[in-house]
Amino acid sequence: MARANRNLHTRSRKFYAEAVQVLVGGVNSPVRACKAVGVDPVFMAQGAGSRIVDVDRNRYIDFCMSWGALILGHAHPAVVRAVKGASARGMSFGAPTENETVLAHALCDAVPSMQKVRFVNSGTEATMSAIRLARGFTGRDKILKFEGCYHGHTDSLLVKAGSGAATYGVPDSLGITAGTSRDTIVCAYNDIDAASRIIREGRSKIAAVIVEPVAANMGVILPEPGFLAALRELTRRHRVLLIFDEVISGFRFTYGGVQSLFGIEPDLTCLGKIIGAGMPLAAYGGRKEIMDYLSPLGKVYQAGTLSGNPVAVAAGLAGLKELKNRDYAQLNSDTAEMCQTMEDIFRRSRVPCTVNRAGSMFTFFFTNKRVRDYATAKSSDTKVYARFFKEMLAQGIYTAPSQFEANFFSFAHTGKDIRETVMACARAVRRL
Ligand code: KE4
Repeated sequence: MARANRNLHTRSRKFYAEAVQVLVGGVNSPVRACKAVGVDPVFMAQGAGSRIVDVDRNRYIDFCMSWGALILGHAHPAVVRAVKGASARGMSFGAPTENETVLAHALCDAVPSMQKVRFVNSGTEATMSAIRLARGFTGRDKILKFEGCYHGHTDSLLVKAGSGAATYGVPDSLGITAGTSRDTIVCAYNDIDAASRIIREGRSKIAAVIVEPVAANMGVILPEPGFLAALRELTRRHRVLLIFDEVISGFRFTYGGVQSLFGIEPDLTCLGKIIGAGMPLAAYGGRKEIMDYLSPLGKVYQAGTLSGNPVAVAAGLAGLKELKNRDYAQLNSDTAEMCQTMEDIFRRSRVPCTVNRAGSMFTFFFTNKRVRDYATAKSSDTKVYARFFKEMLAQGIYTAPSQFEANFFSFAHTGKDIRETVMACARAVRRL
């Protein structure tokens, strides 16, 4: 692999200078601005498998993978074929198409807690709609979320949010009304005592608890044993809906929701990223008795011009078909092997670093602490994180440009990628 030249980002810089004139911050999503790691964004030109090439023809092994959407790798041939074929038959009809039913069945078969589904265009739409549905179904207003979890940029969930909101120090965004914030209760991830007290005391007012079953938006943080089961028990007992935001975890750990690995059935599930195979497609679903509250059957309104778009649905179907027979155990063990080797490098170099890994996603926290919630995630030295990011980038390894994000391995990453990444890590650590 041609190493990324430390200085050769000439065209990226030119494109960025032009972009900032007309796109706020030069980007269409804040975390892409790479401000947290102190570099100007690298403009990408193309990708294939585990590799991407920037506009200066620098090549990288990619671990951002479109923020987790590309578990099959960039430009998977079956997905590209499906998109080409579908788009040639018409981009959008604003009318139902058969494949929406086919994909809905595939999701419900893979995620049994979902008896019915509604397609939307982004994870934000999925969680926003699930919250509205929960409020309509229960007649209650409040929701409980966990600090550092990110569920998209809908008002009621941009309270102590993770991902880009945490990255740029706006976990509580401007523009959210006091009334909205009042209806959002927050407690620490993995703090079941606090969650239990809040749910018990507020049960008559709380519509739903929404949680990332495996957190990825404060960096990767695993649920502690019993946390999710206790949440399920508490919400069931107090007739509060439990929403699993599986926009990242859906089809990441296994073919289906990570919920099946925990043996937990939430009332509603939100999906995105992987189910669209890189196209704008997300979904939410759950038991019929809840989903049928949605218009046109019920009185909870939600709509979308391009919802269930035939081109995006074709990509999703092709992606799920490819995933159905893939060896997730191998994917997860390959990731574990790479992360373990890098942890050993950090330990030998005496750089304080905790690598949190869940399945095929992982985060480097530059701290000696066990990272179990947002408070401990923030104990990471983000300046060292930024230096590590830059050193890896200079060697052709593209990692998440923010401490409060995850890195993603994919079925396209190879043993050669692992070896090159580990060697780059050893060199980078020496330069920290
Ligand atoms: P989108 O609206 O960005 O498609 O999905 C929102 C969302 C919902 N739930 C979870 C668990 C998510 O991780 C996300 C979005 N993820 C971030 C990356 N961690 C999107 C990247 C970005 O904002 O550019």
